[in-house]
Amino acid sequence: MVNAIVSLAALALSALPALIEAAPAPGLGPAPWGPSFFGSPGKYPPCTEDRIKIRKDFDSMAPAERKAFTDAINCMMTKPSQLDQTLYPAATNRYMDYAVTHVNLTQQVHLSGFFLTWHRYYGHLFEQDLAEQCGYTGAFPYWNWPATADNLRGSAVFDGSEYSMSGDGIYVDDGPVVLSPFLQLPHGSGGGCVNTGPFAGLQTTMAPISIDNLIAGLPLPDTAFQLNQTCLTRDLNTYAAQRYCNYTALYEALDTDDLLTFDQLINGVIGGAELGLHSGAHFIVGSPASSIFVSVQDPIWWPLHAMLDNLYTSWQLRHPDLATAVYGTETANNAPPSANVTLDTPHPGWGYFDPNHYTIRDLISTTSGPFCYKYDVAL
Ligand SMILES: [Cu+2]
Repeated sequence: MVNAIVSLAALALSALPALIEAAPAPGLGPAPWGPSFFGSPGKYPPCTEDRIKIRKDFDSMAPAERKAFTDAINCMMTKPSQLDQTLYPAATNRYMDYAVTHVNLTQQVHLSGFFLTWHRYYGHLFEQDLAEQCGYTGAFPYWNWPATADNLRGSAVFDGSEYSMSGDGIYVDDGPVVLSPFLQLPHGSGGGCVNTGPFAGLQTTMAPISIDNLIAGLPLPDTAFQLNQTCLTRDLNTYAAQRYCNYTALYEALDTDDLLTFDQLINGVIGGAELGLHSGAHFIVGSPASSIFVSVQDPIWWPLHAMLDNLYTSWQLRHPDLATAVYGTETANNAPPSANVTLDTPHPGWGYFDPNHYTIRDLISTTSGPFCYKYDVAL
């Protein structure tokens, strides 16, 4: 299928130059974790061993815990939207409020200096909300890309059972996935509606938005938040999994000793014919999960981004002298042009989910500031 769809890949291929030019901040020496380093000393209790939450590999969780997680997501979809329905008809419930909020901020929080920390806090907000709205206090799971790459449809994540994140879409042969003149992927094993597992029959509400908007820094189209209901689709793509999300790629990213290279290895390199690990993972799932604006509509988004955060966290742990490095500007593809971020740059917020404009410094460590979690296994 010619994915007019808004690809992370097209992005990866064509939108990075401004970011590449934005030099990473020099290392700040040994990570100065401690109350005085953070912007709001005393605002949060210290993250101690008895408080810390452990995020787990979805595959390693007991079936009942996996189901509790997906039950909570389905519960979130029964909670009313808090958004103005005249402005956001696509916000049909509280879950879709998250998806709408992500669309609203896409142009600031991708291909920008906010990418890693904004998404880290966004996942944290959703994790907290699952507890507050729906009583889920289990582990926040990550989807281990390389561990599942050789057997997507047999993995606990995608086997389609009631304990999975739902399976593949039904098979629809609509040709290769064309991302750009330089890059296409063979069609995956699905393409149609997801009809197995906890999200069978899920209705998405927002149509994909052209990637050109992001690259050029254009406003969202007027139709962005119109109600556009259709079934959730997936097209599981083993080619993308094995090629872009293998262990060699993972360790290359973990080993690199600068944040710019790390970003290129997760998001791709301009002019290249390769996806990075993060964009590759979105293309393992297919549309709408491969759409940079509206991907949150597929609940696999949360375990996918928990894995990205695990990768970032593990990189910080492996390179403590670089753990507070930042780079990038305040706008996607630096369009329109904007300043390089620093540790003290405030984020653009998270819509109504949190009106605070935390700085990058506030969100740079998973065991300080508002966070107190770690991953079961450091990558
Ligand atoms: Cu995003």
